[in-house]
Amino acid sequence: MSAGKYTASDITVLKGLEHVRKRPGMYIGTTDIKGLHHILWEIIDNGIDEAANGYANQIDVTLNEDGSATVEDNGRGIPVDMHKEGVPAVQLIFTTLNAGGKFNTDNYKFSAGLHGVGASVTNALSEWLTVEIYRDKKIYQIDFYSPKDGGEFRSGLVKNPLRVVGKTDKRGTKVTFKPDAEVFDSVEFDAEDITNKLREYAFLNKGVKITFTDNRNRTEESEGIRTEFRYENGLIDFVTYLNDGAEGVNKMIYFEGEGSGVRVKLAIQHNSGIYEKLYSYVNGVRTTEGGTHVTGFRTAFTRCMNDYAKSNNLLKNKDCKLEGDDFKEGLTAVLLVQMNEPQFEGQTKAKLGNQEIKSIVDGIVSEKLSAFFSLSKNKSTGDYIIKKAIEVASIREASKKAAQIERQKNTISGTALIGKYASCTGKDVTVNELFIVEGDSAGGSAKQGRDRKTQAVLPLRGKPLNVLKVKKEKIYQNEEIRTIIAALGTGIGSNFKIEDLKFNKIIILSDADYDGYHIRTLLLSFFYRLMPELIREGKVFVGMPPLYKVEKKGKIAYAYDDEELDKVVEEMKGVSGEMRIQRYKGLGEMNKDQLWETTLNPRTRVLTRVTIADAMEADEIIDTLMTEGAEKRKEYIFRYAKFNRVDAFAMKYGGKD
Ligand code: TSJ
Repeated sequence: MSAGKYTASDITVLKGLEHVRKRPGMYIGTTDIKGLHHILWEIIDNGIDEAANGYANQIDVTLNEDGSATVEDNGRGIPVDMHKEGVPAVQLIFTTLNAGGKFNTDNYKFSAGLHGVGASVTNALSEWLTVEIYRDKKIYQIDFYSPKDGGEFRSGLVKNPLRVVGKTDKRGTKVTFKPDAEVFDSVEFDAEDITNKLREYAFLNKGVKITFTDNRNRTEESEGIRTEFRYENGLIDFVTYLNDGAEGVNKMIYFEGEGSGVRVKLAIQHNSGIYEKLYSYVNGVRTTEGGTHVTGFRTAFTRCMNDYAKSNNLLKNKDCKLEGDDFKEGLTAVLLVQMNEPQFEGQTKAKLGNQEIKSIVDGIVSEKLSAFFSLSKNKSTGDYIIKKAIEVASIREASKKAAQIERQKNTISGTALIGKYASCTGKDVTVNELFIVEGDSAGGSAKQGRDRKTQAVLPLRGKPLNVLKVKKEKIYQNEEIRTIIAALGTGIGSNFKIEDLKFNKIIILSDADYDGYHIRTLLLSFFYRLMPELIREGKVFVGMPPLYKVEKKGKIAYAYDDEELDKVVEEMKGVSGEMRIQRYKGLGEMNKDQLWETTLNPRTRVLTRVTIADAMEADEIIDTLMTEGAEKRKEYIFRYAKFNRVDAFAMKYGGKD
């Protein structure tokens, strides 16, 4: 066989399709929507392969009205020659497991080969499947089906053998199949999922036009929905897309390199945000768990940037070293590695395991990066990255110091930590709670009234720092913020570790007035900016102290808003005696028992869990408040806050405030 030339004899017959029907999970994982999409990607990947090898530049995916899907490329067309057993190669591709030149590394140098079980699995799990091949001015066709007779599994059989059905000037391969409703939980493809993945494929295969047409709801009046992806700049366009809307976007770094049979493509661009977006791929397979190629990249990047910083005198402290994690914040990058015989590991097989790849990728990235940064025109790009990393490093250092202080204080007294923080005695983090309380007096009552074993109290003096207003490294110098971070135990930013959280719930207790609302909003903005995971994991709550106490003949009830007050008053009408209504102006007015009863006791209190949407809104409000004048500020806060107006109470119940 001549190198790279594919012949029918390359295909080895391995196993029948009956087993695929019987145990679909073994081949496609699940029979839910993921499995359904899996059999579509098996087909699409073949077209992508043809394009990746430079033989096709267009792939069209169509969802048809009858529930079938069509994939067509404009490549060479699957070979129609005979295999040595007298069966056409194309027939074997669709009827035998793992048949296909794809597994022969001579033909497919860098096969996408991702879903990897082959087109035959799609055939086995379809009601019918038809292949059209446009080659040598002819249209060839072969049809398969899975007849159901009795309880027998008969799948992917040839219905009509390969034959010429017409003439054409086109070149390419077109496969149409109808997923079998008896196999899948649902045979409804998800257009959004497919769109997203096709976009990703278009980014990874620059210049290839990928179209998606959803004809399922096509009527006589309205066309199907058509989407087209084609990116002339590949990974650069990908990173630009990922950074869309990000602030403070740095210059794009892009390079390709090859060595030891491995090809590397890398696009990097930092932004001023705190998140890392690193998408890594091996032969077109997304490696969500990273692996040796990602480690190689990080090692090289960290070393190159440290070298750069040193030779440009950007580090104040000569011995200071920037760590890998310091470069993560605001990093957006796509890393693509092409290699032979990748080994995927881990639970989801989404981690590259080949050990040799680490140093190969490291070598290629190092060489290209140092070349990039040795050019004077790229100096501002490097400076940007270093400046940002130094910022992160200083927070990391400060965080370390604070943790040290906390440990020291802990060992000295065992009780008092920083300032007025009162820790709880129990060590069970799954039940412990932290109350962040507005004001020293409420803080005092809370400390006395709490359950010492499980409830810690952190009183706040005055307003917490507005984290939107100050530079990141300044945030950490703020005593109040440091105390919160130290109490939580998690660290912040890229050092944040939710596993280190010392509490199951963080409960904000503030008064139901202007200042209380402002304090709560500032705290939420702080959590949103620096520890969003805390909110996403549902750990942050807002406590709801009651607004009213209603008392009659020793009977006491609390009301949390005006509506409830009306209800409570109504209920108390049956009790004789004089009714007394007290309106709490703040948490500080309650004694320790009342505070326990109404706000601390898990059996009787009312808590609201803070959602990421709440926190985002808080952050927006703080942002708005900063840019508006004082009058406007008050107005804005009142519009959003749902506090009780003193007047409403006074008018109704004649109370004096
Ligand atoms: F269209 C499609 F995406 F649905 C699809 C395309 C589905 C499947 C199962 C395969 C293909 C496909 C296969 N497109 N192009 C090819 N190319 C070959 O199989 C091919 C063609 C020529 C030669 C050669 O050496 O001449 C070798 C191969 C592997």
